[in-house]
Amino acid sequence: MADLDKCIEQLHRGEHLSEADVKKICSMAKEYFSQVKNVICVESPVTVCGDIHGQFFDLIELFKIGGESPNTNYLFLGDYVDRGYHSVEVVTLLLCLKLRYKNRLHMLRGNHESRQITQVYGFYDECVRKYGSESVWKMLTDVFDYLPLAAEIDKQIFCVHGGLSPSIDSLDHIRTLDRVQEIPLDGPMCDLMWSDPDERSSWGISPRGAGYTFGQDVSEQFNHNNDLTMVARAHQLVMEGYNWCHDGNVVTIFSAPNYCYRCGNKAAIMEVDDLLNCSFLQFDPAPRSENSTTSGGQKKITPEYFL
Ligand SMILES: [Mn+2]
Repeated sequence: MADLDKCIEQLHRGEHLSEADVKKICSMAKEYFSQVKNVICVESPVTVCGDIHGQFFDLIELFKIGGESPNTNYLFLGDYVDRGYHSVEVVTLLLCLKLRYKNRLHMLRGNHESRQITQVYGFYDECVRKYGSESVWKMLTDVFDYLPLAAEIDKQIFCVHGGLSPSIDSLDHIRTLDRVQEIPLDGPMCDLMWSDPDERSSWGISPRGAGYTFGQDVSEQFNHNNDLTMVARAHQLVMEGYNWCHDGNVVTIFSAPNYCYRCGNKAAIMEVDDLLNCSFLQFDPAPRSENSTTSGGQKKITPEYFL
């Protein structure tokens, strides 16, 4: 057993864990998540967080804004790794907090929690650079296979990383999927982690090359059929950190401020109280973040889509 409190302290000092500690944590995480269902039940009050993408000091800032774990309950919607410089620290801190405070912090899988994507967008390289071999990347991506796909808050708010799927009508269908595997290139499990809401109605081809776009008619139908009030998802950069669409049927939450240290966006987290009222806390890059030292003078860009 790894000493989780010691690991959490070490990470808060900004030091990554030893390979031996990562190994112990991954073994505990696999054992824990293998007992968890595809769609986890989360109770309000809870604070919902979107993409983090390796921005470790901004994650520390998030806990300052939203309340330290375990004093505040958290649900993270995935995309812990890639793009930022501290994916290892982000994902190991969240796993340690998850294992230490099992009912207080929840983690879903994002499309970046994948062997294929992390070899392209930075997490693989970071692991090799920090540990001298790919073993830590292998252990952590093995854990990713076990992360749950979705959550429901008080059976009323459906939470997922990307969005809906044309092959999924109900939460019960999601519960039957065989999820413990690399994210497939297509099909229902892929769509949950890759799809995006769109202004056009019905299903559309996604410009990302995976998943679909879905219109307001689709989200209204899905929420109605499953007795849900709304879908909460992440996956897309939104400049204010959160964005309502589909007439309140879908909300996007994005929790990496100044994404990629150059996008100029605010981050946000969504507080859901025990009456399921939703309110948003926005925040800017942390003082310690690479953001504050490297963003000065750089041109800010606002891409429509980021992976
Ligand atoms: Mn994503």
